[in-house]
Amino acid sequence: MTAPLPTTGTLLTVAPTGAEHEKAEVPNLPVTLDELVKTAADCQRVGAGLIHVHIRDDDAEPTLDLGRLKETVDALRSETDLVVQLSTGGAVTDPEEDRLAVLDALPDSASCTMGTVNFGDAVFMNRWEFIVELHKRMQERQIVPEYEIFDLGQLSSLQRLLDQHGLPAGGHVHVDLVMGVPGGMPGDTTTLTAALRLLPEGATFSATGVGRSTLPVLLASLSAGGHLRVGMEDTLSYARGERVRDNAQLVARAAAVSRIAQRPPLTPEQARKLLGVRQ
Ligand code: KMH
Ligand code: ZN
Repeated sequence: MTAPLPTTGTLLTVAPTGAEHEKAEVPNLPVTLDELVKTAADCQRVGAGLIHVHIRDDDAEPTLDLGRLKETVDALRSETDLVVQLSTGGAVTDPEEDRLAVLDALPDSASCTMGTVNFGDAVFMNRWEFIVELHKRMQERQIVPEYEIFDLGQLSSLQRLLDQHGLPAGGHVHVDLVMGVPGGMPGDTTTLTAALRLLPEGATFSATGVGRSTLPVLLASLSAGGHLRVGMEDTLSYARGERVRDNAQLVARAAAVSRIAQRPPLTPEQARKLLGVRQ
């Protein structure tokens, strides 16, 4: 496999909430629909093209409630132009049926994690049959997957999935390298380079570094022609000793570095084109 050539622009994904941080400990984490929509609009204004969404219930706990997911997709579509991507990863405790049902909210895109991985002290379960079912249901619903890769072997699984079950909706393969999760691949340049050798032919990739690997992964991905994911799902620290103010602060920094690299942020419309999402 050859590494993809640098593209002209950078897809900036914001992952604003996640399922792991507690609102009580992180008061600026967007958890209500209003907070999420405001975050999305702010992030679009400073360069985001896609939003990776986890939602919370009235107690700010992670939920996959289908009604809430539909309402969230509708609100994000009416208030922003962002590509709306729902997480099918959810929280590590979420059952497979609920994770599959996320697709019935008919987002533009959805995540699809390519294997089981230790996730801190927990296990993030992604059985092969479950992955295949996610892939097929996304093909049926014309939802564009983003293949989430937590460890290098998961790229071999992705190749196997494509060989056995065909290309995703939209015909383009986009991968997100989630690096630096305790239990997954480390977030450094050497590992990112190794991952590129395993990408399916013609695939594009973004990368995110969890915690202190945020900046090394951002710089490595940009220099390798990759796209970027940033957000409070992945890091709560802006710099040494400085907490993140809000998600837009992280997107604005990623946009500034992208511009310096002559790879300015893609608009949401350009992001749709790149990913093969319906216009
Ligand atoms: N919350 C993690 C267990 C995804 O969104 O698809 C899984 C996750 C991946 O965040
Ligand atoms: Zn996620």
